[in-house]
This record gives sequence, C-alpha cells and structure tokens, in this order.
Amino acid sequence: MPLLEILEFPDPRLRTRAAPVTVFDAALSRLIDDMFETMYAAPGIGLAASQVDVHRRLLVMDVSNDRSEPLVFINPEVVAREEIGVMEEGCLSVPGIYDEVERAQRIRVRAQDRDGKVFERELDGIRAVCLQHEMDHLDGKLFVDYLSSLKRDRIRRKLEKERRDRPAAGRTPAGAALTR
Ligand code: GNR
Ligand code: NI
Repeated sequence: MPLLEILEFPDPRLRTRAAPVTVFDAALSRLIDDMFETMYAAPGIGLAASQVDVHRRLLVMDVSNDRSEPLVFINPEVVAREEIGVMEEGCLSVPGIYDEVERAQRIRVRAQDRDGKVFERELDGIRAVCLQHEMDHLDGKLFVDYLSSLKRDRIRRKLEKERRDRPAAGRTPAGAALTR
C-alpha cells in the first residue's frame, strides 16, 4: 500500500478549501486505506485529505497507541461544542513545531462513513481537538494560523530553510487515487 506525500507549510495547496465527497466507491475506500497507512507511518494521530493534496472533505484519525481505534469522517460537521480549553498541538504539515491552541474540548460531530451512511458521535479531549484540527485542514486552515504573525513567520522561515537543506523524498502522489 503506497505512502502518500504529505504537503508542508507554507505550501499554498494546503490553503485549498476542500469540496464535499459525493461518490462513495472503491477508489474512495482505497484512498482512506492509504491515508491510514500514511498517518500510521508518519506517525500521526490524524490526517486530512488536504494534507495529501486531495481536496475533498475527508479525514482519518486514530489516537490509540496500537492502531485499535481507526475513525473515518467524511463531510464532517460539528453540531455542538462546549468546554473551551487549551491543548498543545502539532501537525504533520508543520513538522517539529508544537504550540498551544484554544478549542472546544467536547464536541458532537455529524459525518458520513466510508459507505456514505450518516452517523453522529460525541468526542472529547484529544479526539475533539484532533477532529477540529483536521476539519480546519479541509478549510485550508493550519494550527499556526492561531499563533501571532511573528511566530508564524518565524516558523515559515525555519521550515523553508529545513526544506532547502533536505530535498523532497520521492513518494507516491495521492491525486491518482480518486481519479483511477
Ligand atoms: O499527529 C498529530 N498530532 C496532533 C496533536 C495535537 C493536536 C492535533 C494533532 S493532529 C497531528 C496530525 C496532523 O497534522 N493532522 O492534521
Ligand atoms: Ni495537521
């Protein structure tokens, strides 16, 4: 199963607003499997399709230590939120950077599963924070957007320098998955 290339800040493609998923077919299911493999390999606890340059409203998550809680959210909407708090966040698209972000610590989300079936679920703690972090990706937003422009510019310069020193590894572009 191929690993997908993860876009990194400040790549402008990360600013794309994702369109709804309308077709629930084998290609979508394959993309979901590839996203899980890519997330586990990274390793990360969540991955939005936007991060692998597929601009559709789809994300995967697994906050467990043993890959025992894989969750898929397609066309997600937060229908209720409460208990604002702060948590330290990181992002596979902003490697090596961690900072505090304020978000709802308890949410109710409505989404579709890989068969297109609508479900609702309550999430709290890291699951709630991760879901909101991933949904931001679908709207072209990154956690560094919550930081000061001074911090964000510093992060951008640091990542640009690191990227210059470490040219791209050849990995499979994701785009093909949905169009096969
Ligand atoms: O792996 C990840 N860890 C994480 C930690 C705190 C808050 C959010 C996250 S999501 C991140 C993976 C990622 O970048 N998903 O978009
Ligand atoms: Ni992220």
